[in-house]
Amino acid sequence: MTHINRRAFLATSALYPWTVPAWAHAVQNQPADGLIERLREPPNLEFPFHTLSAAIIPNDRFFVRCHFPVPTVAANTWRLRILGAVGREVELTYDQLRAMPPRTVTATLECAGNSRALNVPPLRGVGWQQGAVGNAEWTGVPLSAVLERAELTRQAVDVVLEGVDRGEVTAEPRPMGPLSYARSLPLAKARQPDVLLAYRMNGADLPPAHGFPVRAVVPGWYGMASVKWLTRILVTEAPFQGFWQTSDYSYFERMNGVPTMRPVTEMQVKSLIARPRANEMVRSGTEVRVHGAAWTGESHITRVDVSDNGGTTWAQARLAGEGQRGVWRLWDYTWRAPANAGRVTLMSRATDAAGRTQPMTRDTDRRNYMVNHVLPVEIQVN
Ligand SMILES: Nc1nc2c(c(=O)[nH]1)N[C@H]1C(S)=C(S)[C@@H](COP(=O)(O)O)O[C@H]1N2
Ligand SMILES: [Mo]
Repeated sequence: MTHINRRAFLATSALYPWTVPAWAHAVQNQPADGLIERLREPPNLEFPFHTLSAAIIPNDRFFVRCHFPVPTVAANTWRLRILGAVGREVELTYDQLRAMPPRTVTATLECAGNSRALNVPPLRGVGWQQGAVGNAEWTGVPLSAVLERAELTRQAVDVVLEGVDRGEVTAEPRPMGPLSYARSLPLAKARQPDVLLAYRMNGADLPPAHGFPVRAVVPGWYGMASVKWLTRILVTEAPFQGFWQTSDYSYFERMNGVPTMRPVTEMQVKSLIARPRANEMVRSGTEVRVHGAAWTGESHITRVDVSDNGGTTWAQARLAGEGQRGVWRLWDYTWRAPANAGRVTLMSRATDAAGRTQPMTRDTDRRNYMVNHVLPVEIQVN
């Protein structure tokens, strides 16, 4: 079995060097519909993307990405402090935050490392395949409303969001001893009205693994910006250079050819095929529903195309619902399987309203993040 797959892979890999070997999709240690365990402790759990059936992912099936053990935080002792370049320091209790005017936002979170295990060769880090992505309805208070209370000074530049969770890291360069998870937003992004301090997820209180009692939700940006178990907001007068946006979650951008390190921020346009899944068998000559989801950063999806011939020709898929910034769109396409048996490689390619289209190849300046190139899915026609 493995031998046959390996040969099939070698045959196609000459044509498409990024083709994913079918055995790389093999899913270990999981019940059919549960979350896929990529790491037990701290919990790093992947949504089984082939089960995608609706735009909202329920809380118990939403992927979990944790750098440190999930902290236990009691709502009645939890405090949120806003300090730094502020006119007055603010401290809020859970009840005070929940008494502020609420706002509900639908937002897609994708981990910046999603699909890294599907790159050829796999990129280093937690071995996410398709499912370190999800979409939920979040309720909370706009971050801007809380910042307003603190009366930011004119020198304010960055808003650092810090979680309760702490631990030691191994990647160099790193500070000695424990540090807490923290990420910053530039002031303009922090003030967007849909950036939330959320306390509800899909109509329920935030589950512990997703940041109870309060987390940030930053639509349009990769998941690492949506800090969970939020407890401090530090306003700085210079761009923040913390571990999680320099050593970790950073990439190289070329400035006239000179690589410059930048924090990972906006999600890149991307689509994934939920079904058929890799190695799935379909009947020759029949109609097959090819479907999945597509998302992007500070824009919305306007088009998804499907190819069954390695990207030589493309056919337009149907998009569900309306295009909305920061929210994924489900898509589907009715494909006619060839009359003859054999291996077929399916691909999907998304385009957004800003005119950005998924690239066909991997940009290696992105280190092990922002994996949005077209990811082929090899299936079996019988
Ligand atoms: N405090 C804290 N916030 C965090 C993290 C973390 O480890 N600690 N992980 C981040 C990363 S990398 C991602 S992708 C998202 C995942 O959110 P989820 O676990 O609710 O899916 O949370 C982000 N917020
Ligand atoms: Mo992430």
